[in-house]
Amino acid sequence: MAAAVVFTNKPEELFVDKHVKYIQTLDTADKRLMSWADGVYWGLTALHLLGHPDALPRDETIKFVQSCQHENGGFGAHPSHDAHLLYTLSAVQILAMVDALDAINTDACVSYVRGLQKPSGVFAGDEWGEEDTRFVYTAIQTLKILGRLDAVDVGRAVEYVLGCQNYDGGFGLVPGAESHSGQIFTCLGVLSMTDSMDRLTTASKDQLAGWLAQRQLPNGGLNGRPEKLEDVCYSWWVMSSLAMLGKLHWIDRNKLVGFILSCQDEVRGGLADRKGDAVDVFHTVFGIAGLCLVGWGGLKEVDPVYCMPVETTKRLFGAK
Ligand code: GRG
Ligand code: ZN
Repeated sequence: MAAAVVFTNKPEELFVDKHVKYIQTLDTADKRLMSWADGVYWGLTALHLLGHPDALPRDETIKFVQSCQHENGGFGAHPSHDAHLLYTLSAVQILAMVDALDAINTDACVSYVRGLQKPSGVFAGDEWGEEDTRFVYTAIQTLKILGRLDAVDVGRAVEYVLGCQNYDGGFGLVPGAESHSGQIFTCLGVLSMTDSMDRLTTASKDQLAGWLAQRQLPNGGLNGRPEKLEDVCYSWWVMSSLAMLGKLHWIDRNKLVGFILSCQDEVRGGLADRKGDAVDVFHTVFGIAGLCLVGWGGLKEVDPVYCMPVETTKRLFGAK
């Protein structure tokens, strides 16, 4: 039986050492973090933001990523799994953070991503089909990191994203789909990476920021869309979107900080989606990244567009 999760009652502290240890213990013989490309991305990003970039072994990390590259150029979550854009982005982000982008076959990767774009500008996640704004984001970020945005039709990708904006200012998975903070992050991310934020009017940016600010509930936590429960990961999806709109201050920062800190397991480390639930590495990274956005002391700066440390994006793209 799993040990009970221990939550703090007086959460004014971020338990940095506990969170580092928690992520390290995910990479043990039985848990095998290094067999799961997006898990490694989440864990490594959290470690970088916590100021412990070397807490996972660099050589093993690079070898693991290399072993996930498929003969079609894309990456699977695991060496024997089919390639998918989600894991392709995770692989490239991991290598970007450990400064080892030359460890993979870049041309094959670029050609894999290019092959997934459809005439509408959208991307499929893999050769089997699902097409939506998550994959526009993953494709565009992958190519941007590799310096190969020229390989796809960026103009059509941007038009597709703009076609997913709703009357409430938000964005959905596909044209006409309900606004959701996760999709708002991906769509604003695409517009930011392609220098297209000016395609949104000031009025529509303000309307969207207002919708995002309304995601904060009386307990300080944020939900992903109206009438839903708060969840630590929206501290990333909502706050990164507000950061891209320059409206981080539209949220009650102290109440959000209190909510995020209350989701820590103060004994074994890690964060849960909300107090009382089991911790996991996904909510750990997005809770920590949310704290970075609101300027919690002692953490590294995070880039709201790429969800990587600013140190990494500066090395890749230069100072903003
Ligand atoms: C590099 C950070 C990064 C991401 C890669 C895949 C992707 C690009 C972004 C995903 C964005 C997204 C859709 C986030 C939302 C994830 C989430 C918590 C979904 C849950 O949705 P529901 O409907 O939950 O189950 P609610 O909270 O609405 O009840
Ligand atoms: Zn969540």
